[in-house]
Amino acid sequence: MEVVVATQNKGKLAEFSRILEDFNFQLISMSEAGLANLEIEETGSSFEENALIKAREVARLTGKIAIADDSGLMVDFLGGQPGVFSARFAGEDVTDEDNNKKLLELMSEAEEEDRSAKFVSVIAVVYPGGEEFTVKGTCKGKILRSPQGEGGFGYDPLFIASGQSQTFAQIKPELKNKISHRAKALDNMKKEFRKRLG
Ligand code: ITT
Repeated sequence: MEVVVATQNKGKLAEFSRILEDFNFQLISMSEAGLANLEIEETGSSFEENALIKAREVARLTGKIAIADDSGLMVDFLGGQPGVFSARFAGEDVTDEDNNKKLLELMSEAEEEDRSAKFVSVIAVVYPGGEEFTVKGTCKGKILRSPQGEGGFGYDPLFIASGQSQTFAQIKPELKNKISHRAKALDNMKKEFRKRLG
């Protein structure tokens, strides 16, 4: 089954490909679908809404099943921020480093016990005929005081998942892809597909 992954984020795409390796999907990237420069405005106020906005648009434009991930980091000390604004926390067209710097600045006063956070991933699946569903995954952990590691993307150098001693940017991608919010959401997606296909 051909499925378009509705993301322009290379880090996410790499994780989708690895996590869905064993599933009978033929994944198509946005550039392979002829949508290399497509930017979809995320006007929703929840991960669910934004994931659906992206998947619906790509299903409409390609006539194929589209899957989109809307995800982010929710920090307790910041009342759940940056949440759906995770990609643009420090402003439009900023780098991951800019976002990480802003997060560390806002958390400079937070003591060890106040540094808890979770990653959230909502995956929307939209069929060209209009049928759709969403699934979710979360991963709890804490925010460090300085970045550690070179792997992954986004806030990975600042996030240590519960039960781990190294950040998502330090652990092997194979491990991140077993325990992450995205891994859990995609696992729930696989279950939903199996249920639907009988
Ligand atoms: P697309 O909309 O094209 O998929 P995006 O990066 O704009 O790409 P989102 O709007 O869902 O995607 O924003 C998600 C942001 O949350 C992402 O840019 C990172 O800053 C952060 N994020 C999500 N998952 C992450 C992960 O596994 N590791 C680190 N940061 C992550």
